Amino acid sequence: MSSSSEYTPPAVWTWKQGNGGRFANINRPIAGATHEKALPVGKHPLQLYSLGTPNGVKVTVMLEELLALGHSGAEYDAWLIKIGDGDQFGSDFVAINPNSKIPALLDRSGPKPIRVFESGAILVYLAEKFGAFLPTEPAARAECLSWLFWQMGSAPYLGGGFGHFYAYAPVKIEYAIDRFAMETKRQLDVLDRRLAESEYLGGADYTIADIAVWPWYGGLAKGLLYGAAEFLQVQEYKNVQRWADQIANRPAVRRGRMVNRVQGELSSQLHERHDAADFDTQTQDKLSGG
Ligand SMILES: N[C@@H](CCC(=O)N[C@@H](CS)C(=O)NCC(=O)O)C(=O)O
Repeated sequence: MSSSSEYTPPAVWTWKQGNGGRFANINRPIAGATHEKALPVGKHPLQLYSLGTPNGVKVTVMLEELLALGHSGAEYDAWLIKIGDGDQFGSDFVAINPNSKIPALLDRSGPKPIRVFESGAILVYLAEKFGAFLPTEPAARAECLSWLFWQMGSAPYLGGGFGHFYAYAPVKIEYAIDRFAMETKRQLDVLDRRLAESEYLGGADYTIADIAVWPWYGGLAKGLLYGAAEFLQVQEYKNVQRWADQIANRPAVRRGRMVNRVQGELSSQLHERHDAADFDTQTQDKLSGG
């Protein structure tokens, strides 16, 4: 096995700023705000502070799905949080999410604003608020929540483990890539076996479990994450492929994945969303070079 130089940890860890990793400029061992910064507030009951990463996309897809079902109370303003610039460490953002990560939601529809952080908690909150995409029958609800929490527990091995060491770390460490590639393929197989027996993760119906898992594992299966499609041979997971395509074709999913997106084709990016018409305006602006 090729190895990077041997490392003997010192007795006490110390912070080496700028260790060369892709996110070295924003990673820090201390929580809390680094600067005072007010967040903008729009006209809708729901204020979302986010970015179009897989964790952010879960929430914008959910909101677009709720709107598509006719829940006008799900109208939202989506503001861009540039994590590369450290916006997640601004004082107002930290007041909504003490963990300084997107997505963060503020529900201003009641007498007192309610903050919600962690994408899984936001999905459950919205599902319960609008009575949609989370079954109420105990067995179906348990299955849905099991897959939702599977995602929350599993994706850090994919993103923070495999993705980090395969694509972002300043050195390629065979041991780390091997360990997390194995776990990522195991997770894809878990999903593939489930989706061989069931149309959606929770059962016959599309739920917040699919909404949470799709941006990560659907993205991975379609070759959109870490440039790793060939390395992981993602085409082999046929049931995941079928499910990923099925979800990608939903109109609300097509809209939701554009919101707060800052990479890819310009026509696929809607940096902020304040109105349903923003999707049309955005496409027209981009077509006319605006
Ligand atoms: N478990 C969290 C993870 C959120 C997360 O990792 N967000 C990333 C972007 S995808 C982030 O904001 N990173 C900024 C940072 O770590 O400083 C969730 O599901 O909401």
